[in-house]
Amino acid sequence: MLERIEQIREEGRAAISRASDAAAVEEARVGFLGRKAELTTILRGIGELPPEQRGPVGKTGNEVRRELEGLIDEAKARHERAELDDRLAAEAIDVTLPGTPPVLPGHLHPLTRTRREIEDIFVGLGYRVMEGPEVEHDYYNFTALNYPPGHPARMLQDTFYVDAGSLGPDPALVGSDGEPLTVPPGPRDVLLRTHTSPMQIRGMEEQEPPIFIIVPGRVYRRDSDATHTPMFDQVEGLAVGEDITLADLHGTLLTFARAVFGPDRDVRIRPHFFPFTEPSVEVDVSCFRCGGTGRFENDRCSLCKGTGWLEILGAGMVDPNVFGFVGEHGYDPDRVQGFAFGMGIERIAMLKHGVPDLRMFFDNDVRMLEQFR
Ligand code: 2U9
Repeated sequence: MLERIEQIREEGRAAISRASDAAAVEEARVGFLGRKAELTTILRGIGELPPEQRGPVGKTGNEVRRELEGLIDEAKARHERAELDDRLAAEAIDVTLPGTPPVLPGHLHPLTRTRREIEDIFVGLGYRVMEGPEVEHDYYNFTALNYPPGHPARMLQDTFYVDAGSLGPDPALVGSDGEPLTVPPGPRDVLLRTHTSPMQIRGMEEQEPPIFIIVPGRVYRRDSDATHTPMFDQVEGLAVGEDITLADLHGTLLTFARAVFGPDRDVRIRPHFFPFTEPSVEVDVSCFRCGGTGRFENDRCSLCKGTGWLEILGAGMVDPNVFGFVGEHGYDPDRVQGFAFGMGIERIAMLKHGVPDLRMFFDNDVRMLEQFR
């Protein structure tokens, strides 16, 4: 019997050291120390042994039981620790990694991209970018830009006027008739700017010639259909010095058109009228779809409607009357001259990307915006 108990000790030691995980150790525990295990049966039957065997069998049996219990506890703890280490390593989460967002991150609006592209071109030509107020005085928006009293653009039908009283009292406010505003101020003399030109007057007040600036920004007009919205975005430019000519305007706009619409583009200039430039011109770029031929895939080009030209902006030589309003800042109309131009950012973006309706820029439908990722 004692021999058998020693065999059980050896078998138990071997089984425990062979066990490769906690489950196998548990299996060994059940096999060697469980209710139905041989050693348990021997110890339970001690009372039936001859008296002289009871002591040695009980002593050795309990000793083997304690040894195997100790080995099992140790092996179990070792395997459980190793398994936990493995799990921790396998399931480790690096909380510093970026998450997986359900939608792609945002991107710039197509109008912002177009504005920045235009800015980059003119900054490359040496222009400075200036920005200014969207709520303006009549003086900067109309008077200093040579709009005569009664010009249709000044009418309530075309311009959003702001109640000057809501802006607080301003002793410097002068009505478009040149008279100081009475209290309470009339509603007609503070307005949402209809172009960014007022900022160019402010720019000339700030800086003597020569001056090269562009002014991007929002402008407001009482207008609404597929090609007009009450708010839109402009970039206007101004270049003034002692010997700046219409030829410089032509070269500048040719460089601009080629940068935006492709290196093979040409520009043409047609006479026009604006109150603030004299002479004034409208500027077309040769159509980038049909290469200026007016024919595309054996048909009339749909982009330029067969003309070969796309109207992109207005421009002209700054009217000497405009310099008259900034004469005290060094703009003597007999000494300096220069050109100005203005364009709608939406129109440039529509032409470039084939957007059919101006209002799509403001709907912010992601199906449209996603195409500008
Ligand atoms: C100063 C003097 C002259 C800016 C100019 C235009 C021609 C022009 C339109 C284009 C499409 C406005 O957005 S639009 O509707 N603009 O045609 N703008 S010259 O002339 C200036 C500006 C400032 C001091």
